[in-house]
Amino acid sequence: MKKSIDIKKIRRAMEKAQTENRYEHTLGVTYTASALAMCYDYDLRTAQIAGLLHDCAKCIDNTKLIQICEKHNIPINEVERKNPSKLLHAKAGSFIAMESYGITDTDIINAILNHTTGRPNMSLLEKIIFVADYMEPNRMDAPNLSEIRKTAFTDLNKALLMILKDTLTYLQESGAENIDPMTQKTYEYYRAKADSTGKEQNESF
Ligand code: DGI
Ligand code: FE
Ligand code: FE
Repeated sequence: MKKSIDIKKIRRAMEKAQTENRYEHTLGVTYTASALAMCYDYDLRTAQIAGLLHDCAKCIDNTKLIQICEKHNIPINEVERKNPSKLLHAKAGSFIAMESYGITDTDIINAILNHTTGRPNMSLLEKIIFVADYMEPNRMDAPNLSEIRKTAFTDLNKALLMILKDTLTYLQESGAENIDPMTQKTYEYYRAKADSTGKEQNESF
């Protein structure tokens, strides 16, 4: 029999593993992911589990994050090595979700793995977690938040593109050498997709 995941147990584990503010963010992402899952007909339990676990490695220090990745043969690129807390918590987190929380659903594992940089051709759950992470109610300092929050419920790909654009602008201002190639690739993929969808619509007239 498939062992079912106990959501309350994971929530309590995150409360212990995270600082108070990070746990508040985790709950915000979980509720926002649930709302997006309702809007786009995605399984609510799966969205909640991914939301709860997406930052399960965020409160682990830089040295330990690198150690975890090296010990388990998780490749680390140059930018990740310089920004472990920003970037490696996603990779280490997907591993911890499997090892410590018994997650076997590859959609959840990928949603945790790709929640910071995104990736081209994301699944619906990956998009839900990526967008929920950026717009949950405790986030207050990003530009265009109210427009992104509204757009997320009408056009998820558009919200994704807005987030990637603002994130890249912010990263360019704080030093382009810290941009992970995957963040750039994800932006280009969704930019091209938006351009080609626009063309198709024009061609039908
Ligand atoms: O872990 P959270 O703070 O909840 O959110 P997150 O995992 O999306 O991480 C957000 C931070 O990561 C935010 O400050 C932007 C940053 N980030 C996103 N893409 C890149 C990046 N940081 C670097 N250095 N390089 C990237 O490509
Ligand atoms: Fe994160
Ligand atoms: Fe987060």
